[in-house]
Amino acid sequence: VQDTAAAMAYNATKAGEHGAVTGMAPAAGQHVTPPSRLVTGSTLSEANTDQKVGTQAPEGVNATIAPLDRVRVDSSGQVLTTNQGVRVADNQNSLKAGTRGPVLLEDFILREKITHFDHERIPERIVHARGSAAHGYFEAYEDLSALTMAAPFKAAGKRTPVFVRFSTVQGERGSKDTARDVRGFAVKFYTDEGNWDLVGNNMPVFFIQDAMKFPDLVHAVKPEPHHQMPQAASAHDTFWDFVSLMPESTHMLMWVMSDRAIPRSYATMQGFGVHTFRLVNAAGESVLVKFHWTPKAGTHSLTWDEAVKISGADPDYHRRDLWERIESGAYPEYELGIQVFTEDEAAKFSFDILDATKIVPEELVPIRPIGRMVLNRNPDNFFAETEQVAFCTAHIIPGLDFTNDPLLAGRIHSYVDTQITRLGGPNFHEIPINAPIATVHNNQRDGFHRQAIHRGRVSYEPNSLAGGCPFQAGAAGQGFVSVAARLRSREDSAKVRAKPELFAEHYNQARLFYESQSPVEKSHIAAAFRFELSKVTVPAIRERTLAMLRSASEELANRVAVGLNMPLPEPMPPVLERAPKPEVTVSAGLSLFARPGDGSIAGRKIMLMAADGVMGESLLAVHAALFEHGAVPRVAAPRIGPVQTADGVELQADVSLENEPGFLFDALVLPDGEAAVRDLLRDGHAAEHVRDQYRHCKAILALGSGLKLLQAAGIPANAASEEPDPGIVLADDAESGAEAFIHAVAQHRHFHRETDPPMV
Ligand code: HDD
Repeated sequence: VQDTAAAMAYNATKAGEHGAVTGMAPAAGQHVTPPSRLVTGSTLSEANTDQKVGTQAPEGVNATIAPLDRVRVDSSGQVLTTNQGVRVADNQNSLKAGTRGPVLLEDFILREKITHFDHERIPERIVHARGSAAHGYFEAYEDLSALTMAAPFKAAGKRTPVFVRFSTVQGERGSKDTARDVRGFAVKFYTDEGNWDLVGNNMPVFFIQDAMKFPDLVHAVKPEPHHQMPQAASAHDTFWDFVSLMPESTHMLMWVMSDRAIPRSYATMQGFGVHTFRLVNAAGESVLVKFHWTPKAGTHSLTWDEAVKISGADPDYHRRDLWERIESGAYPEYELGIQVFTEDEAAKFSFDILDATKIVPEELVPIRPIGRMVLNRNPDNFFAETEQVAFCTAHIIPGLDFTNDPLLAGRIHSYVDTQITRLGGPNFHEIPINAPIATVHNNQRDGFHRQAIHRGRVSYEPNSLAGGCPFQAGAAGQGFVSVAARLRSREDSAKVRAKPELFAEHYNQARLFYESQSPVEKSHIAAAFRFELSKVTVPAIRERTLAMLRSASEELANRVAVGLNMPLPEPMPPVLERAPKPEVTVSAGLSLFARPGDGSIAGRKIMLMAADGVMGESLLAVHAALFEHGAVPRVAAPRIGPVQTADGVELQADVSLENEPGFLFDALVLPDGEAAVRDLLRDGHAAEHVRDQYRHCKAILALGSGLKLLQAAGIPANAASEEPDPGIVLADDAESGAEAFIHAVAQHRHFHRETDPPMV
């Protein structure tokens, strides 16, 4: 019996898994061969699914591979053990006094397993709890030593490993990805001179100017404390109550109500360092700097209707997209740009560069590209890496420094502090994902979970017993030295609880943002305000928000008021009697459409609809063309598995019309084949998918008789329409159809067909 059980076991490396009883073993044919051990230098794909997930980037591009290898565990071909390394004979049954008797206290194997399980969870992040991350590298375009001695910018072509975590802010760890929210964009550079964390967002401004207000902001936006609703949403009373009493949030509200709050993918959103930082060169000279990440794939967003639907069908939409892009080799890539200016220049701006609710318009200071970041490796383990990574604004390196931004000051404290609770003590820097690749030597000792084994009896400095080691680097030895220069103050420096005068101007840049948007984006902003405020139950809050909006834009306030069926209130009185005149009133770069990207369709998910009786050859030709352009084509039929084609071509449906709704795809191909079209016309899912694709302004290709599916869904097809829709491609010939379709997909969206409310 033993022998047969071993032979039938589900996993041959765990002989005891199904017990010694033959009947419990899975039937023949359902066995899984244990995966082979870690395969290096390759990525997981459909062709090599037996390889270890959590792949390695090509050699030489990710220096964190080797340090993390030290702690990687691969159990392929290994025997199950306790945490003490004792082999476990039976992992199914607890130790009992007879089969029906009580479980014995001495069962240390059971107790160790349950005890560990009981403590598997750690507190989630107070904000940015929901996130996804990836490894990669930063590559400098040029030697920036004239400006900064920061390690990543020391030579053209120099590569620095990075770990990047993207996140939403409001929702809990298990909440949906496509909430309307700010996205975190946190980059950890493992430089050879220590770790630098650039902890930014996908929006360049913030709600508040002073860290003193951060707990209030977060309490207001989080689910309301009495009933813990709503999850992953800002459309509720307490958020709008707070922001409508904080006019400094007007500018940020414009960004959060814009499509930037519903990105299509982490690979298609910008990132910003938000605050003004300093760059410092070896001579100790410093300039002011703002950091910008721009996605190579262009900035693209979802529509609100689409985001709402996706959150039901795939709450992991962005996490999956990031994972799949990297596994398929369509690596997300971003260019790092800097705006550099001097204190004298800053002193002349109409706004204060210490105010995190203000941008520096590109027209004032252009963005200079200085390098690129490529994300090319998924983590091996979500908890060990993505959950335990600790970003801290206090982590900077020689060549960089802070400014006196009062929001930044609070952050410098908060991030280190929060990890002490979240990660259980002051030694979180030793957790492998947080450990720098630069060596660590100091006299800090002990504390919970200490990993390092310090040798010798000296843990103080100065000392003579250890020859003075570890010794101070000093400024000449590349030690970190804070810039001695003070930011020129426009006021006196008495100790006060107050803010600079220009911090009181709240509307110039809110207006600048709105006025810089395209008509479509403006409509989306108005619709977002309408949606959010229509969820607010207290009319006075709605009214106050409208007053605030009116101070920024009469047009926007009016549109929102009409949408809410409310009269337009008086604008909020300005704090400054005479607001400073802004340098620019329109800044083209603030529109999402200003950065269309490289025009590639790599990483786009495209549904090829099919059913029995379909013309397989034309569908496969389009499939091949899309695949060649780096897109992710998926054949979707009423059921998964083989599809009987009319022309005898072999075709498999990867997904069903039920399990992957159409709105999860960037574009749609409708097939040729009378019988298939007849079948699809009888399937309500198909019509829904066609309508959603049209409503969300995506590209549609109808091959031959597939046109009937468009017509049945009530979609104005080109032939009948006076103004042809470039997002709808009708083709009898797959080859020319595919070409026009790829062009249409690359446009991302065809917003000219959008109406409010939607007609289709
Ligand atoms: Fe923060 C997390 C970004 C203001 C306090 N923040 C956190 C993360 C990002 C940001 C991306 C997630 C990092 C990760 O992936 O682990 N935060 C920002 C930006 C801000 C900002 C761009 C304004 C410019 N934050 C801010 C203030 C405070 C904090 C003013 C407190 C005074 N933030 C935190 C925190 C978090 C955090 C409580 C929660 C979890 C963590 O730090 O590690 O310390």
